Amino acid sequence: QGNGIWVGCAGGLVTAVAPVIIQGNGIWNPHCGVEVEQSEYEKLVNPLIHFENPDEPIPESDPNDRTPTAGLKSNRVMSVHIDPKIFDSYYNGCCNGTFWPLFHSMPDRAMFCAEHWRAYAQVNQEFADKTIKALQILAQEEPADSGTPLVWIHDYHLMLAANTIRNIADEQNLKFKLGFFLHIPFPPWDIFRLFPWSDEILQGMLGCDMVGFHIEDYCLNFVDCCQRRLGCRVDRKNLLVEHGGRTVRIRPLPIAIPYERFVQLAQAAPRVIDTKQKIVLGVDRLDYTKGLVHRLKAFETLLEKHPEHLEKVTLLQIAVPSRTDVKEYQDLKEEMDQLVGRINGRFTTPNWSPIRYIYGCISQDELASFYRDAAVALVTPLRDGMNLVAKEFVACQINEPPGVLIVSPFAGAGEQMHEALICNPYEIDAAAEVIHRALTMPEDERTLRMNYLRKREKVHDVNYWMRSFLKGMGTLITEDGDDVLP
Ligand code: ADQ
Repeated sequence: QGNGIWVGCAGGLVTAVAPVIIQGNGIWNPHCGVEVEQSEYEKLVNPLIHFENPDEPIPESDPNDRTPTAGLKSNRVMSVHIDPKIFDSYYNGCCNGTFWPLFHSMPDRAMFCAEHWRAYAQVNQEFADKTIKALQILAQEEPADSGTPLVWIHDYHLMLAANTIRNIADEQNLKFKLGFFLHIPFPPWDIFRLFPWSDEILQGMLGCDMVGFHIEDYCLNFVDCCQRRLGCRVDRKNLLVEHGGRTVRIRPLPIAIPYERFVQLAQAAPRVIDTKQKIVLGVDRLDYTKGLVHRLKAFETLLEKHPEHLEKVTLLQIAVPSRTDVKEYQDLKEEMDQLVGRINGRFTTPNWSPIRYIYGCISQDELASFYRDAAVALVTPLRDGMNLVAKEFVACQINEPPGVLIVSPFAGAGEQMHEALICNPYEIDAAAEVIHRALTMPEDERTLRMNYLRKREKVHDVNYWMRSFLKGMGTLITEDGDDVLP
């Protein structure tokens, strides 16, 4: 498979990506900072992050450590050290204060600040410099016939790095292939152009050989922006963009989950919830894009309009603390606390409360058990690149008869998982009716829908996604040794 340099990490992604780097003897250039104390998944990269203590040595791998990155030899990890103030402007400012809301088509929440943008450019430069160092190391230590190193950059934190890497690596005659994957939506031209330095973002991403997005709509938005902002020649049918004398391939590559791992977790997980009551489940980072307030209101409307569900149905909402330094997120937490209190105050009886609200992290076993035993999963973001929770729920639905998935059309998952019930989260009354329909759906319909959903995720799992990306880059070697092109 050749060598790789992997830049950045995004939530559950690390679980899937890290083993491949280990197998391929690649170099991991982890993204710094980011909520490591909050999310279980992000804890997995914690030992690799050395941004506040540059002098601390990278720990040796622990043989008892079973996390996916545990096998990474410390000399295969390069850390990027960034001044905490710059990091704050970069991460809380530009990444989460600007790109996150803007790319989720919520421009009113986005701030545009030149200082944050400078910090963003600086951090991207640091990553690019380290990647060049990694390419130099690989060039020295690998025999010439071991294939072209692949640099795979992840997510909106590093949209400028590719162009810089290409320019320096070309000057130094280093061999490389450069790919990028965006984990969040790419917005339409009319939203994207609100960002004052949007052309630089496009130029940065066009430094790659291939750019991947979850679904075709995001690809087309990107192609559109390249044409309208930069005047590039584009081929919308074949998703190609000409830039700087090169042709950049744009590809829809819907991310997926380690399906079999979730099935096994569901088989082994103890029963946690009392199944005498029907559980409607929500699992999300506490983020304004996830539509949590709308969801609670839809559930309240359900109880109001369909009192037959009183004392029989409970909404179990797990909200993982996220970006707790940012005011918008603190405000959302406050709003959720009040809303849960109000709805529970309104409907609770001596034996039952309508909403169980967990603000915190839970173990994977517990998560799998919730996914398995829930009657309905509510995946209703206002906007979401893909949404892995929808896929994890489906994988864990091993009970007969199964439950029902409800998904928003504004998540990438809504584009793919056609057999789910589709629900517009903005339409509160209609959303309440969709929940009612899910709770009263006949067994045979549930089984039919879930069988289709599970089959798709089983075949198109995270390994399939990885292979598709590597094939697209022309770096996946088949058994007879040829490079496979898309
Ligand atoms: P996120 O916005 O973080 O990801 P999502 O795709 O739902 O959203 O992934 C969340 C992950 O966190 C899931 O794998 C879930 O199991 C995990 N998780 C949730 N609660 C947890 C808990 N309490 N403890 C441990 N783990 C928990 C971004 C984009 C998405 C895109 C992904 C991947 O916003 O649209 O699907 O990247 O590309």
